[in-house]
Amino acid sequence: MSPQDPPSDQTKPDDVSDLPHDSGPAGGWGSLKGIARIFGDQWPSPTVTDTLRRLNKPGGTMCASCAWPKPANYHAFEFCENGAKATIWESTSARCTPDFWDDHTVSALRDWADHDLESTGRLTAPMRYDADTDRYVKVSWDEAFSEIGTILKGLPPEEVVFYSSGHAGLEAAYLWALMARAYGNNNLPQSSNMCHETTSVGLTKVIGSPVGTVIWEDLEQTDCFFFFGQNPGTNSPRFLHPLKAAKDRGAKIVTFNPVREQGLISFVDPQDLHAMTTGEATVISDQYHQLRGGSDIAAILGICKAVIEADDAIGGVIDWAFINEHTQGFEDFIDFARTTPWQAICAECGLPESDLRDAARVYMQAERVIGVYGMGLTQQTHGSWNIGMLTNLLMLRGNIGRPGAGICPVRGHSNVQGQRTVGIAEKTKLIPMDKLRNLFGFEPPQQDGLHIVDAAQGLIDGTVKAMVCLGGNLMRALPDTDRLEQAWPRQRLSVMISTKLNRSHLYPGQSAYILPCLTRSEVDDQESGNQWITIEDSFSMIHGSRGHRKPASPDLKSELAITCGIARAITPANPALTWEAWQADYARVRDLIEATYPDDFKDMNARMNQPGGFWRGNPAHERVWKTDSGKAEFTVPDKLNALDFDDAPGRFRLLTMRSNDQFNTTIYGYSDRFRGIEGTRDVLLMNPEDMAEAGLSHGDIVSLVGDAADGLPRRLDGLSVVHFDLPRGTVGSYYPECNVLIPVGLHDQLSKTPASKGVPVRIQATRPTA
Ligand SMILES: Nc1nc2c(c(=O)[nH]1)N[C@H]1C(S)=C(S)[C@@H](COP(=O)(O)OP(=O)(O)OC[C@H]3O[C@@H](n4cnc5c(=O)[nH]c(N)nc54)[C@H](O)[C@@H]3O)O[C@H]1N2
Ligand SMILES: Nc1nc2c(c(=O)[nH]1)N[C@H]1C(S)=C(S)[C@@H](COP(=O)(O)OP(=O)(O)OC[C@H]3O[C@@H](n4cnc5c(=O)[nH]c(N)nc54)[C@H](O)[C@@H]3O)O[C@H]1N2
Ligand SMILES: [Mo]
Repeated sequence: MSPQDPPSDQTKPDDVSDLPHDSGPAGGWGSLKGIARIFGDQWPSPTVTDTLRRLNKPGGTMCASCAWPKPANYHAFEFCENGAKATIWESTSARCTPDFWDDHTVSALRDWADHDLESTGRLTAPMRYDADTDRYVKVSWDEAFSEIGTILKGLPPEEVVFYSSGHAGLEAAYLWALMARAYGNNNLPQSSNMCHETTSVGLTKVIGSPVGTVIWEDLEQTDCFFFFGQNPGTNSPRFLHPLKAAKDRGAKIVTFNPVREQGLISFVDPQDLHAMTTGEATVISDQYHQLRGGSDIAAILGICKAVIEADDAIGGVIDWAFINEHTQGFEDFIDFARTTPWQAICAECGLPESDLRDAARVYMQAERVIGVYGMGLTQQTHGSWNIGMLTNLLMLRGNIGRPGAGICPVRGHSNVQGQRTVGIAEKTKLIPMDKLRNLFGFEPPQQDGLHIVDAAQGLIDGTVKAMVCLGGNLMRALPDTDRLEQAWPRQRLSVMISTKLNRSHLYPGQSAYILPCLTRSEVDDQESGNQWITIEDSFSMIHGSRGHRKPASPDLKSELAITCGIARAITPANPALTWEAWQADYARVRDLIEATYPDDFKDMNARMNQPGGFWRGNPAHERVWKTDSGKAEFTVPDKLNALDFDDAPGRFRLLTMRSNDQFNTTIYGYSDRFRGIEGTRDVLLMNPEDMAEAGLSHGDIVSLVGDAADGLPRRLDGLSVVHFDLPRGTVGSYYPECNVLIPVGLHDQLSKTPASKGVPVRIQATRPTA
């Protein structure tokens, strides 16, 4: 192998010859094998088992993977397959040291796969890009901070963006936002801009809450879950435990998803010796409705219509007391439901009327219903209407703001919700500016900042000159990859605070820095000792977290320390901005958080290690609606799907998927065992009748071509066609590879969340397999 070669052959995946779909349950021995494989690949430090033992328990480390809540009554092992993978991945014994660059240029590394880049191991020292040699070279922290400071102070603040991926704790996030405002902008986009921004904006519009209303006790009391476009088996596997408990006590689960996701079909609890020995699986969904991609508005409307018809016929079905006291806009909605014909509803969602009536029956029989949703609803051009429709359904029977009922968006990154709570927001109306003024004695900027989609457009237009990124991998996570790859290096400065090498490092700005940080499971030693940080989970519970492992390199800094280092270099001298003192003791930052948000964070330092976390509260949970009208609002959408395009011959609805072997742009491996796809990610999942109609056979190699209204060329080559159980007209392929097909302007109309689950594409046959 020459030094320029990627380290593995996994960039050249096996041809897909036959892909038997693994019909085994989620969890079970498969999940243990999945963990063991990553363990074998990464040779993690032996202390990783100790980290895993403490994961998600008071006094331990909160998992850096998803944001699923951590129950007060935890299991012996309170982690899942994918949490274990994430922990092992960051505890790897591999290191990407400054010597790595002796053998590799930045341009050559662009041929490497995402998996291979991160497999080089943990970054160990701060690095600066050297254009003459096309390599990164080691730089001291002091030099890095001072050079970054000089460049940023020379730029107009409105041309600089401070992005945050949802990893860093509340303390670092609070200071990150404070730094941007003291520097002079509100350009604080976050990963949620690509994710649950639809919730932050759309749910706030209808019930006045940017976050879900459900808490752990509700899961224990509910008698029915409705799942729309969320995949717990892969993305929040610890959710399967309360789902199993709900099934054991007789609760019902109804799922709407174009893809039959194994975690929503059956589950074997790996912690249950009896189930593991006998292989006895719990059936999860009582009904599984494979609707067409993007058609949830129609499906939910059908259920609502059946409920309304039942109320018309027998009465007592709709909760009129709730509707009259708490809501507005019901007249228009009931009119819309009555006048939309069944035929139009069924044609759009591809489900028969009887399926929607079956779902309505379960809904009406249940006393307490929880509506769960994820990216299937949020990442659509009319994602906010999707959320409005799900809220409509729940409100029909008063299923918001009472025990065992509510709406449950399942969040992504472990602290993505919390970072927003403590000030990472581009919208000024979300920030208590008066508090900042009083606490720190400066005038915070009044102008709204850039959303990540605006920042991407600004990079393309040349109006954004510097991206400073607290985690993440925007070059892969954002839409329109090709355009971004052209635009990103034109910046004056790019700064990435990272743990591992990723593609965003390979498109350096004119000046570029990689600043390596500690991970959450590592000791964070500051003047006052090993520091606690805090995070907020999907149920708005706040948890303390502390690392116990030796850092991957003595040259790493914490995210908070790096934030303070940059802040000192770019913010005006101000006796109230005591960056050194905050870095010395994070408890002081928690005091600031409490002072800024007293209602949410009362006694934060004292309460943060409470088992199960402490609850920040949520007015909508108590039926207090912080909406414009002061009521919960019904939504009447303009159309029956959430897409911005119509059906046309040869046009498909592409949904971009996560495999069971990735965390966003971090690709652990090439095994998506629940979907039976092994050894490759370059696949196009397709309905067999669609394949026949297009003259395609299983294993043919095709290209996907973008078919968006802007008419710009977009294509992705080299995909193997896989016959798959999908509704007709809907195709699936993996994120982030597919981002090249998504226009930066294709996003939810209210929140600008990219419509990654509703992309118009055409298929071009390249060559049949031999
Ligand atoms: N292991 C692992 N865990 C993760 C992540 C990861 O990448 N890997 N990512 C984290 C992050 S940041 C996030 S935001 C969450 C994401 O977690 P999820 O919200 O579960 O996101 P996805 O898997 O992208 O999509 C969810 C489901 O939507 C379905 N879907 C697609 N289109 C439609 C549609 O039109 N209608 C309906 N009803 N369903 C549809 C898909 O088939 C899929 O099952 O997970 C977090 N947890
Ligand atoms: N087509 C399509 N596009 C999507 C999506 C989709 O479903 N389809 N999903 C969207 C969603 S939901 C999201 S949230 C975004 C994700 O977008 P991002 O949050 O920007 O991306 P990640 O892949 O989570 O970031 C991975 C990088 O984070 C760094 N990292 C890992 N751990 C840490 C840490 O502890 N600290 C720091 N500072 N850095 C760390 C590593 O260097 C790693 O390479 O992508 C979005 N893009
Ligand atoms: Mo996300």
